[in-house]
Amino acid sequence: MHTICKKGIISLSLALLMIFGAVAGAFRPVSTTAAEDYRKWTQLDGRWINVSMNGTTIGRSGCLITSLSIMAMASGSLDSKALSNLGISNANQFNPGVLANAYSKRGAFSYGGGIASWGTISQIIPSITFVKDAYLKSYTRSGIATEIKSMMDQGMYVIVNVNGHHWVLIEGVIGDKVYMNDPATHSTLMFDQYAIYGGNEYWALKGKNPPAAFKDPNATTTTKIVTTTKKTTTTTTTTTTTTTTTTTTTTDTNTTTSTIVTEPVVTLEAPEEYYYSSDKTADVYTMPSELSESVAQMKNGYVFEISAVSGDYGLIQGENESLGWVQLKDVKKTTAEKKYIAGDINNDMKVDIYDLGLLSEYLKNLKVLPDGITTLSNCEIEAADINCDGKVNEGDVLVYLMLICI
Ligand SMILES: [Ca+2]
Ligand SMILES: [Ca+2]
Repeated sequence: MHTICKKGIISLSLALLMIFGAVAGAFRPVSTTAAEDYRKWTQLDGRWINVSMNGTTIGRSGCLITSLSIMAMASGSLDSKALSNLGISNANQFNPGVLANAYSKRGAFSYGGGIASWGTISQIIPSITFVKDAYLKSYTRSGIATEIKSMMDQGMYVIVNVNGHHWVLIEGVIGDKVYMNDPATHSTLMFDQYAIYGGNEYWALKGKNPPAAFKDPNATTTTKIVTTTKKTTTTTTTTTTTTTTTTTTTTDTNTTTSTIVTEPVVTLEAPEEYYYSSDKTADVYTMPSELSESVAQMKNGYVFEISAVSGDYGLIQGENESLGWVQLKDVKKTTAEKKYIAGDINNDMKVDIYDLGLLSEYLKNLKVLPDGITTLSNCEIEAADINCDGKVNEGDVLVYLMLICI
């Protein structure tokens, strides 16, 4: 962003969403009792947050290994052979740290914590069969819910990639609602927590037992709940698992406290364009939390579209999938008050070498910046199309050169 496109304040709607997020984000510690519910395991649990995974840790990159661990428990797949492979004597000793160590022992993590081979899980836990790594065919919520339910009805466990980087285990489907065990949060409704547009990658696996029949958790009580689809109302009584999650854990040797607070994801009606206004670089995270992994660096002037908001983070939308979350405090909305003249990218009423410089920088950055980040706003890109052929490319550079260098 280099122009007199007005760099105003964040739109009122976004500000209101941020305020709502702050109100909804009450702090709630999660107790760690002896009667542990494996479905609530998160990668940020202090008992295994620092377990290494070839250059990274479970806390940073262990969402898939945590999802697999919950699936192993849910499917009752830890037989004596599996326990022996895992180096433990009973299933109560199992957790994501144990599974990650078994992968590490086999050299089964690529550098950065990627799972190098789909078949490794069967080598460690023989009752688990890897069925497929595929992409959802659906692009609507009801279609996605139906597709996942169909696989679960066929005895498969489904682990879905929700935003290009983060994986969650699906626990059940009721109508259009997809319930998940999320390794990053204690939120349960996938569409409420993540901006899902369809076509997502997923893993399907079978275990010793098929997924248990799933009952609507809200059908058994009238005192639970929670978040409505409206952006303004939260009725909180007992459980706030779909609105706010805080994990506080300790280890024996030295006290480690890790806290992640997640808030509802509110999808905007249409993506809105913003630019990054600070001179300090900022990280783009896989989740709306600085405890999560950084996937890109945000620099002054970078332009992007935000498609959803969670607390004080906005989700950067790429052409095909979302890139990640950026803090909104140094983010401003782009607005154009005047119509741009073709070729006048910086809107100073002249078409000159400065506009050509902006075009060159844009084309150069197009090749190196991640999908979702660019250096020109939509109105600037429109102006850069000086030969009006609907594309911005070297053809426009040639026209600039002819105009300027004569
Ligand atoms: Ca100009
Ligand atoms: Ca053009």
